[in-house]
Amino acid sequence: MALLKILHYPDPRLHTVAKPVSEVDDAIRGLAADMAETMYSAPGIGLAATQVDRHIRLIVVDISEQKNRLLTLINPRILMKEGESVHEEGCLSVPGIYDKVARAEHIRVQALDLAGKTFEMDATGLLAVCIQHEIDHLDGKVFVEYLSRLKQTRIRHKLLKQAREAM
Ligand code: K1U
Ligand code: ZN
Repeated sequence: MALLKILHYPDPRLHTVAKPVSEVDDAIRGLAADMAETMYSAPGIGLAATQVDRHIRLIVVDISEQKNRLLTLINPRILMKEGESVHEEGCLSVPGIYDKVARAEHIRVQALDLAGKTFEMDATGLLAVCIQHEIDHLDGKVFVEYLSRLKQTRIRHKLLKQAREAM
C-alpha cells in the first residue's frame, strides 16, 4: 500500500468531474486500499479519488472512533435526500479551514462494492454529511463553494500563501 499526495485548494484539478468506474478490478481495489491508508494517515473521515488526482467515481469513508468501519463506495449515487441539517465541515484539501454547511439530514445511496456488487445504504448525521461531501468532490465541488464569495477569496489567499511559504 502507499500514501497518496492530496491536492490542495485552489488547485484547478479539484474541479474535474470524475468518470464512472467501468470495471471493479485489482487496480481499483489497489487504489481504494491506498486511499484508505491515506485517509487514516491524514487523519480524516473520508477521501474522494479526485483529491488524489484520480478522476474516477470512488470514495472511502470511515466515521468510526476505532477506525474499523471502512466503507468503499464505487459509482455512488444518491437515490433519496430528506430533511436538512447544518454541520461543521473540514476538508483534507482545504487544511485548517472549518465552516458550517447545510446538507440533507438523511440520504439513501446506491453504489458498487469492491466485488463489483450493487448495494444500497441509508445514512444520517455525520455519515450522511461525509458521503455528500465526498460525492461533491467527484462532481468537482469543494465545500468552500457553499460559503460566501468573501470567505472563498480569503481562504484562497490564505492557502496560496501557505503553499508559497512551504516552497
Ligand atoms: O473529504 C475530505 O477532505 C475529508 C474530510 C471529510 C469531512 C469531514 C467533516 C465533514 C464532512 C466531511 C475530513 O476528514 S476533514 C478531517 C476531519 O474531519 C477529521 C479528522 C480527524 C478526526 C476526525 C475528523
Ligand atoms: Zn473534502
